[in-house]
Amino acid sequence: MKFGKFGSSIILAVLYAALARGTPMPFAAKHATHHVREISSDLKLESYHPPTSYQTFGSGIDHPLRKRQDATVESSSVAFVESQLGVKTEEVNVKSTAETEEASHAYLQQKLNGIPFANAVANVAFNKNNQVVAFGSSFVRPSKAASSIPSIKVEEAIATAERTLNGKFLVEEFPAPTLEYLAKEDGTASLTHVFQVRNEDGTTWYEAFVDAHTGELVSITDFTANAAYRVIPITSHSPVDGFKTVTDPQDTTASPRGWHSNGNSITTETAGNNAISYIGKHKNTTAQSGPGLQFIYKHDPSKEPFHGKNADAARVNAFYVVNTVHDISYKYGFTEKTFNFQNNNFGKGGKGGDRVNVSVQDNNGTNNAMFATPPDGQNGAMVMFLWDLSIPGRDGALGNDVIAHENTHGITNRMTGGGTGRCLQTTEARGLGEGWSDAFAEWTEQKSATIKDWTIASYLLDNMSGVRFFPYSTDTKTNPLRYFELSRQTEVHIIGEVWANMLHNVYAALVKKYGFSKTAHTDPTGGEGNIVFLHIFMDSLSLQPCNPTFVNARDAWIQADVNRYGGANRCLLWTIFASRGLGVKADSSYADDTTVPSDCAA
Ligand SMILES: *[C@@H]1O[C@H](CO)[C@@H](O)[C@H](O)[C@H]1NC(C)=O
Ligand SMILES: *[C@@H]1O[C@H](CO)[C@@H](O)[C@H](O)[C@H]1NC(C)=O
Ligand SMILES: *[C@@H]1O[C@H](CO)[C@@H](O)[C@H](O)[C@H]1NC(C)=O
Ligand SMILES: *[C@@H]1O[C@H](CO)[C@@H](O)[C@H](O)[C@H]1NC(C)=O
Ligand SMILES: [Ca+2]
Ligand SMILES: [Zn+2]
Repeated sequence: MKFGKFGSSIILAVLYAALARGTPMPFAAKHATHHVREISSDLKLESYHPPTSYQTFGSGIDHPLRKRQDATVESSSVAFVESQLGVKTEEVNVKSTAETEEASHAYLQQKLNGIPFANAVANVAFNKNNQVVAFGSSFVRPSKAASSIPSIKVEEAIATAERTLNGKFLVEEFPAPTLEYLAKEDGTASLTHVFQVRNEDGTTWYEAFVDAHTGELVSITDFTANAAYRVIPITSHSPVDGFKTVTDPQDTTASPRGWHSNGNSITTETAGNNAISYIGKHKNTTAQSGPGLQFIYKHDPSKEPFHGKNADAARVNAFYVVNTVHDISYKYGFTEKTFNFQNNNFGKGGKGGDRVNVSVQDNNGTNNAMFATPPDGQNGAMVMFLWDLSIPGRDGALGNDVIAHENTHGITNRMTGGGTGRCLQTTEARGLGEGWSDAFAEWTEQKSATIKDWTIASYLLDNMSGVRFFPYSTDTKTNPLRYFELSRQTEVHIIGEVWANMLHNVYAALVKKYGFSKTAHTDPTGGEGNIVFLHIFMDSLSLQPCNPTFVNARDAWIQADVNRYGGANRCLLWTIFASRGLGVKADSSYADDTTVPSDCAA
């Protein structure tokens, strides 16, 4: 088979270069031809689409049947493809045609042994002057093709796909299964049984390609669009860092049915299994801006929070951050069994019916935010106010750090003392609560092994100093806070600053020792310092007593390290805590003590 003229020679070069090397293509080189889909937590499937050549021709070029009165779009396009690619008539099949105001279009498939290819296709467009104005092709020249007679029965193929994709082939509703060739990355062509499989609630809907000779599920078409949210990414601080459209941010381990389904019903608004975000006064959620869970609302920073689409952007961002915190904390241990916030627990323990209600632009306050944590089984309530310290005013729901801080109150109040919501009530325990909330928010925003000094709420206050007295820092000149501060403070946020700064120092020390994982938000399995930090952080919450003191919380950290890491970080933890006065002899007098256990002494 001869491949002709424009562009296609380059395609072949690319194709065969990849073949010859036999090495995996670099990541970005796969964007145009591959897509990896995470079907479930333990199944990833990579689909392959042969490289496409595409040319446009301005005012048009001729095709072989242009002068023929009886030529149709179908016959003209087949003749054109034959002339361009050197294929025979029986190797081309017209799948469909379409008429638009300005052009006629034909969509073709490559055929082999009378059977069409699913992923080797072409399209030809003719202008009103009956000249070709566009031609695209992903036709292939297979090195080897499977027999056109299947050796696996279609029923068997369906059973495999239904099991693997956790859905059903609906005989009454779906088109009958077909046989199609599938061009593979290794240059061969497989024969496949092709049919649709959808799960009960319609959140997944695939076309399955099962090899008709091996019985393996070899590829899928995903009919659902990616969910997309225009938000301030979780590692960013505020609108100042910019909005981005993130696609499919949901984690399928933490949120097995995604962010818009509880497994029984699906929504197309800022409401789902983990959270609902709405404007406080009317309880209105934001609906998708386009089909397939697109939430694209442009925020205008020059306008007030109520103006135009700003309220939508705020609800979408709050929904995104709360769901992301759900998914991150889930992976580090805040699950159904440890009393998290979900409507449906999918039979995994704990009480459901308690997703987080997020009230955005709540009009019962200003310049603040709140989180109420009733016992497991009742909704968490996050309340985000507007901030009027700048012109225009700012929306609490766009301060990612403040949302993460509030959300962490839910985590710590549920995990401490077994889901009662009763165990962070003393001044010292509430102070710890404020500290964990700042520390978790900081964790989400540190981006590299250089742990930077960090402040909270700088965007909402429109002041880089943020809302606390000192930035969190390892430098005692930048942040001098020590344990003895508790002897003269009663305000819980100030007490919290002392704890959060100790944790900042622990964080920096662990990252210094073990490095930094850039995938820690989604992958908690590594040994990097930021991963170790969050594991000990979360593990310690379930270990500590009801209404813990600083001393108790420190002991729970050291115990959590024993449980998970065999005490590998015992001296590191003691050294950091002692460096800020929470040493071995620290007690309820709140006097600073810098003693470490004798085996940790330098
Ligand atoms: C504000 O407070 C009132 C009464 O305290 C309550 O009914 C209402 O739900 C609260 N939230 C909003 C957004 O008004
Ligand atoms: C919310 O709902 C109320 C009452 O249904 C309606 O008047 C208002 O325009 C809605 N507001 C937004 C921001 O969607
Ligand atoms: C949360 O919202 C639900 C309705 O979705 C309501 O029934 C419940 O009372 C709310 N809970 C809190 C604590 O705001
Ligand atoms: C920012 O906050 C700090 C600390 O409260 C204050 O000293 C400073 O004046 C503020 N800056 C501005 C520009 O308001
Ligand atoms: Ca729960
Ligand atoms: Zn707080």
